[in-house]
Amino acid sequence: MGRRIIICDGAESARLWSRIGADLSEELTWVPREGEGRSRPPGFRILQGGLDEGAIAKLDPQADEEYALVSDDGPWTRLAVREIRKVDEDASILVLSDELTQEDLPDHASLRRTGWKTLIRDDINEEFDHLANLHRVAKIRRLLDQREKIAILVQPDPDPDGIASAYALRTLLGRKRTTAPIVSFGEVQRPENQAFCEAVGIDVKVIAPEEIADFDGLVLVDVQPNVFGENPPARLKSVDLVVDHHPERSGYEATIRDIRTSYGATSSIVTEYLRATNSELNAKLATALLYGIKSDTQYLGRETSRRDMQSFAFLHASHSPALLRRIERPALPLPGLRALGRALAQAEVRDGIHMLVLGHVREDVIPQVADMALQAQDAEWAIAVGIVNRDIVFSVRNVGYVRAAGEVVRAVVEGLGVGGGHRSMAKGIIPLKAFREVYGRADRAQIRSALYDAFTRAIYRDDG
Ligand SMILES: [Mn+2]
Repeated sequence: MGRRIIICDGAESARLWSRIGADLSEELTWVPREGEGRSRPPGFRILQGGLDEGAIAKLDPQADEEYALVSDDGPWTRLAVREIRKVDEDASILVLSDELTQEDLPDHASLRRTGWKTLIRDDINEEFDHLANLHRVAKIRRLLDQREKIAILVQPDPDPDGIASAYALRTLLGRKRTTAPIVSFGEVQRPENQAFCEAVGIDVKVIAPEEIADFDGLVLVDVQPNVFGENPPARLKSVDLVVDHHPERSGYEATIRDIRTSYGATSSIVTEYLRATNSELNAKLATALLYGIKSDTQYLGRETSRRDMQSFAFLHASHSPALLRRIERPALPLPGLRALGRALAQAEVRDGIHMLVLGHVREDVIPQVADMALQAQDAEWAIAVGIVNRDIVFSVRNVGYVRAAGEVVRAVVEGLGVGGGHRSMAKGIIPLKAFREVYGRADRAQIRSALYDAFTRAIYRDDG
């Protein structure tokens, strides 16, 4: 790379440039203004004779050099651009000015303009954001440092966002699972979330609501007390800390409340805490939080804010791709693969619907097969169906620009079972008993034809 030639209009511009730490590859020159002749800024050489005819040629310019012009003066800048073009017709020129606009500048293909204010303002605002987070963490630590045993409570059947945030908060408090366990009133149920806990090594302890009284500190993460029903234990009406991104609820006291409803994930809030405190971020923690954001926002799609993007990018630099792969693609058991093989032998895509009926399988195989099945040519919908214990369980995926998956599943299970989901992912459960009552048998052929008809009706239903 060639030199950078920095040309400053007057001593003040030159001093500003030396403040930001002039780079060794930069050739620093300045053009004194009237009366500035004597006060040469350190490290700068003077452009002899000012910006007159042939001025740039005196700098011995070579090909591929870059120029920066530091000035708020329109005529000065236009003259400088003209002189530079004389020695290099398509030179790269950066104009640093807060006063000049693009209209004040001559037409030149590789010219960019920016201003000190724009550049520094954004950074300073960001620093204030970090400072606010640091202040928040200092308050949290002051509040909880002296407590003996702190419960970090997540919702019943917690999701990866809640679990990862709780795990990060514990790290932030400098605690271990003995003095700050992650607790829940209901176990982690979804197989993919169990796989997540196992891969990252996070233990969610199930306790009875009364046991909350055994702790002298109570922190709620990704949840607020109203989730625990009409009449939660008294201890839940007055908690130490709430960190959440769900809409703010009333009816409880919290000494510190950090609720940011514009965020797509609580993991993004906690990532800002870690960042503001310059906490060490190991690959495991970074991966857990990254996955927390990814799953709560459906890969930065739904309800994602600029903050989530920033936290995601920050975590991305420290995460472990291998661990993330293990979380997202948990190991498939061999019987599950054999069931998939049998189902694939009958694969067909009709009306954009690709349905694979697996028979008896471990539950976590079903969503993975659904993900894969959407890759079939012409498939707009993928439905993976399996029998788990006494239920027919199915996972649904679609390409995103068709009817919402959650809506379709709710129509399919109506009166038979439960189900729901989002725009492009959904899940449904129909007890075998309920299925038999309507369709007589529940063998694979019957399940396939009944569900196929039900899905076709729900997907292509004309509701005006
Ligand atoms: Mn969440």
